[in-house]
Amino acid sequence: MHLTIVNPNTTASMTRAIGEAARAVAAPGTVIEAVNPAHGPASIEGYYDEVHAIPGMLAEMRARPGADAFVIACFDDTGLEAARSLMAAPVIGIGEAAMHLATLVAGRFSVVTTLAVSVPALEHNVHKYGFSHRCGRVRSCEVPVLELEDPASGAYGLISAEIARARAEDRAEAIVLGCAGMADLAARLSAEHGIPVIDGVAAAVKLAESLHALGLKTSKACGYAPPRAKTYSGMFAAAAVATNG
Ligand code: 5HY
Repeated sequence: MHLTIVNPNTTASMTRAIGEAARAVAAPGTVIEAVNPAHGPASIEGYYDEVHAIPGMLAEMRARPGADAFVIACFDDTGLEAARSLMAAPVIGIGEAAMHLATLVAGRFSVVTTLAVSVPALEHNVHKYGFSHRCGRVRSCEVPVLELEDPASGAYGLISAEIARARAEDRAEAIVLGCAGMADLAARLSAEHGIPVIDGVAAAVKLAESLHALGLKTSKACGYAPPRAKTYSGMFAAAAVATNG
């Protein structure tokens, strides 16, 4: 299968790391393409960044009608519903994917994300996905997204300390890593804390492969129906769809 992973921010080094994490778990025969838009924020931390990342992300998907599935490699599942409306192929957000897998291996999980500003949007997603009764808390380790790849940031130690607090205070039985930039830390953190620590990039790749193997695609029955043809003006003129699907 051809699996396109879109990092909705514009940081190419992060996209490369996401591609490596995806290829590390992909099945033989799964071809991984990892891309990011040229337009938008360098990282997504909160609502304002999120909304400005969506047009570029959708344009990258739209340019790849032949992909068998798409993964949105940003933990707040940036523009997930819009992407599912636009594309016929399945679209999986790493946040939703990681939470689903966490509930298969633990009664209760906590999320550890980057900055406090990202927490409210993630809490909304926990609720939207129906995991409020399974998620102890969405926590932040106060490391900005783009500092995760800087060894001098102490990111590993700060994330590990937050996991210890989640275990002690939330009764967390598993941890979901709340940023695509943490993908390469999951195995080491899991070994250190002795509980499942779940990376959304890996989770989404395996779920995309499962949907493809089962021939499952996004339902177009109602909410994810294709956008209707209409005029889009100004800077978004190119986002208009030509014909009614
Ligand atoms: C992410 N931001 O996975 C989110 C994490 C966050 O640029 N990639 C980003 O802090 O919301």
